[in-house]
Amino acid sequence: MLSIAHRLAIVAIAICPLLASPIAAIPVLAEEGAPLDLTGYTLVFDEEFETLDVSPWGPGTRWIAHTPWNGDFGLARFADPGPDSPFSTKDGILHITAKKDEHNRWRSGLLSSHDRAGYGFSLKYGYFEIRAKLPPGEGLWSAFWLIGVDGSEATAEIDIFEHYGDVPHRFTTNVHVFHKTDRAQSHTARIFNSIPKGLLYSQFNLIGALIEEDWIRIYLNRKEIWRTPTPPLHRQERFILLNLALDPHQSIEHTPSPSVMHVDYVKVWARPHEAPTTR
Ligand SMILES: [Ca+2]
Repeated sequence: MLSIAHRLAIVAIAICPLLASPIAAIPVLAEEGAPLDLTGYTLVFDEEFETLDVSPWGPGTRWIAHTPWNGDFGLARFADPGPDSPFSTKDGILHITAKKDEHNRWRSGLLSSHDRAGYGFSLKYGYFEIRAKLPPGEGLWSAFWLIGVDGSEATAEIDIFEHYGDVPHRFTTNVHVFHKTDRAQSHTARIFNSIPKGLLYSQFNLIGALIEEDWIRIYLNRKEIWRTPTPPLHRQERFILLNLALDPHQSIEHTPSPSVMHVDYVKVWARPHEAPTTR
């Protein structure tokens, strides 16, 4: 019987020819569940969600409730904190609630650690991790992802996980470069991570990315499941986004309302001698 790591690697290689985007590199078989080692790393972003410090657009709050480039997405409106807030905290757990109103209009929530003026948290190299329990249901699209601060040449995006509710037995990891002027320089490395059906819904899981100059490594519950070479345009500071969205490529006819994404924490550890930018 194949180990999880072997099965994941086979899936990764098998899907490469099917992708529309060019693949940056052949994904590499992770060592057999190599455990995460944060020796020498420093916890530099510690969000336990005892409370939530968020405003619609900042500045002055830890999070804002939209993408800083005003590029909200999906079939649910990302709502502001306030009377109809999609965010609440209880016992140190953030709840992001997607629900539809009496007019069948959906709203949900997104958090970004950076605002439009460039204020907020970002870090170049380190380990970015979420502890979360996801809602099940066709139509849902939950995600934890990172965006490079310098978007002048290209958008450098790492989707640590995207989970599509119509495929409950996997989550997707992408390392994208979306080049602004030269499409030939745009590329994607991607893996469909097979997981036991229900794992993401029945318990809190740790999903993280260790990012260095040479490799981007993905961890599930602190075991490495995949790695891919770090594209040159990803050698820069990056900020954090997390959201519960509704996917325009799935049916939302039967999407449960409300659906709640539970997040225990978002934490970031800087590698030795690496300092974050927080302003
Ligand atoms: Ca917590």
